[in-house]
Parts: sequence; C-alpha cells; structure tokens
Amino acid sequence: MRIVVLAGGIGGARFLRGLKQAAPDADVTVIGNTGDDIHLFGLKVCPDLDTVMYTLGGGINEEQGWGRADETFHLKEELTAYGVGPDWFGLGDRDFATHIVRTQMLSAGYPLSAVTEALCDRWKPGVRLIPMSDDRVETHVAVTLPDSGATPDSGERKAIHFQEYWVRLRASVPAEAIVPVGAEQAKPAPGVLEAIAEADVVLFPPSNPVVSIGTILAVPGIREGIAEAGVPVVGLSPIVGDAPVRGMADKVLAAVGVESTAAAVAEHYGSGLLDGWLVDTVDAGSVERVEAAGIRCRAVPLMMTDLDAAAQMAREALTLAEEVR
Ligand code: GDP
Ligand code: FO1
Ligand code: CA
Repeated sequence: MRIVVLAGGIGGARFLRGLKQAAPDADVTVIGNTGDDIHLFGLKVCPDLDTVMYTLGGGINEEQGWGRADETFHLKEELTAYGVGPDWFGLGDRDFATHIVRTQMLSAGYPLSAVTEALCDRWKPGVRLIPMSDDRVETHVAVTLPDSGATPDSGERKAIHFQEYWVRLRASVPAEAIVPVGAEQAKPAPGVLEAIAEADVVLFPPSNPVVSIGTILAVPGIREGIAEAGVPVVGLSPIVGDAPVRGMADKVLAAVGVESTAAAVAEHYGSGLLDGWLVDTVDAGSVERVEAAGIRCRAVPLMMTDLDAAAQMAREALTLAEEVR
C-alpha cells in the first residue's frame, strides 16, 4: 500500500512512528513542511524535516519532541559570548552538524530535496521524506508588538518569522495574519506530485492545520493533486477538547478565522479535500457536525501517549480510509 502523509514536526513525526508500526510493509512518502525553515548563523535550519528525520531515525530528544537526544550547547554559548545571536533559538552542538551539512550541500548547488535524501541516508527513517518544495517558503506572522517601550519596535504592527513568533514570543500576542511568503511562486519538489498521484491513501496526521499542513497545501499543485488523485483523504484532529494538545494551533487558527475545535478544523479543510476525519473520544459530540459537512467522522482515542497509542490511531485512520473508499 502506498501512503502519502503531509507532515509538520512533532505531531506529524509521532504519528508517522505509529504508522510505521501499524503498517510495516506500507510504502510511506512524507511531504514535509518547510515554511518553518529559518537561516541562522548563515545556516539553513529545517525544523520540521529534522523533527521527522530524527524521530523516525531514533535521534530525537523524546521529552522535548524536537532537537537531538544527548545534546549539548557549547557552540551556542560561545556564540553568545561573542554577542552573536539570536540567543532565543536553541541550536545544539549535534544538531548544528545537520545544518552545516545541509548548508554546504545547498551551497554546492544541490536542491533541498536531494540534501534531505542525503541526510536521510544516515538516519534511515524508513519513509521517503520529501520537502514540500525546493523553493524558499517562509511563514511570517503579522503581529502588533506590545507597547512596552522596551524595544524600538514596541507598539508596531509588523510581520515576523514564524519561529520568532513561536519560540521568541511564545505566541504571547495575537497572530493577526499568517503569510506563507514565497508559497505562491513555489513549485512542489520533485516526487511530490508523483507520490500523490500514485497514492492509495493520503493522510493528514494531527499536525498544525495552518502553519504545517496549511503551508504544504499552499504550494500550488499540491491541494489540486490530492483532490484529483481520487483516493481517500483522512485526517486526525490536532485539537482535543477544544484546545491544541501542544503548541500554538489555537492562535494561528484564530488568525485564519477558525475556532479551535476538532469540527471547525475539519470544516476548514472541507469536504472537497477531506473524506474522513478522526476526533478524540472527548469530542464525540462533534461527530454529527462533521458528518453534516459531508466528511465521514469517528471518535477514537487520539492522544499519542506512547508508540502503541500512535499505532492504534494510524490503524483507525487506515480503517476509515477503507470505509470511505
Ligand atoms: P510542530 O511542527 O512541531 O508544531 O508539529 P506538527 O505541526 O506536526 O503538529 C503540531 C500539532 O500536533 C499541535 O497542534 C498539537 O495539538 C498536535 N499534537 C501533538 N501531540 C498530539 C497528540 O498526542 N494527539 C493529537 N491529537 N494531537 C497532537
Ligand atoms: N522549539 C522551541 O520551542 N524552542 C527552541 O529553541 C527550538 C529550537 C529548535 C532547534 C532545531 C529544531 O529542529 C527545532 C527547534 N524547535 C524549537 C522546534 C521548532 O522550531 C518548533 O517547535 C516548530 O517548528 C513549531 O512548529
Ligand atoms: Ca513546525
């Protein structure tokens, strides 16, 4: 069975680990979000691709969900000692090696998709991991900074990089708009549209619907390719009990005018894209509303407390896919 998964970072990666356990013989292609990518210290950092690669390759920091296990931060401390920032983004020593190799290969002319494949030669994630695009796309968030007077730009409305919004500001101010800068001009990376066209099923893991899956769908051709593939498209809600399990999905959903409920996220994707939707058992009351929107819906446990729980979610998603086929 050929499965295509559109994935962000932690939610996508943990679901994929479950999917691999649930369907060990499946041929899984992961289309990864690159809207979170950021250039730091002259290096290209791809947090969501790396989270998937490290999680499936056994190198992830399990508690944190991102970055490397057994990490140290000597390089970052040395940079800070030189007054060279930003100091708000936690790049560890082991992780730095990934960004150095990636940046070196990009500078030599390799596209990000080829670089990602080369990095995966080491990590062997057991899936084919393709960035959504080889072209630069950067998610920016429009905010009004608090009028504290603490910095020259306080009180100003401006667009900041998504990582600055989430990691530096911890989403402490409302997101007024989300802009995937460059997405309109971006082309799907080689293999993306082919994998979608050849898929037997497309899954949306419980990834962020706006800044992870929404960004991937903003690359022209990807949404259309999924709709035209004519195969079951099944998603799992990242919203449980009217709140994100972790992260800032509530803030970025508000920015696009969507309430933070499992049903509203399903309606946001819409029946033109989504055939099936899984909500958590605590949201069983929303099944009727989702089905009224033309999307088959089931309530099952959706908390990825361990690998078995994630695998069970993957089984439920594949079962629902068979039902709507
Ligand atoms: P990120 O790039 O690291 O933010 O990761 P993703 O975009 O792939 O996933 C983020 C989403 O995963 C958040 O909106 C969370 O609510 C969701 N999430 C994380 N853990 C769980 C879980 O155990 N169950 C469910 N249903 N959602 C989860
Ligand atoms: N997330 C944080 O909350 N703080 C960090 O300092 C941080 C550093 C970081 C470094 C490498 C990497 O691959 C991921 C990192 N993340 C960090 C996670 C990541 O940037 C975000 O959680 C996601 O992109 C949110 O969607
Ligand atoms: Ca992310």
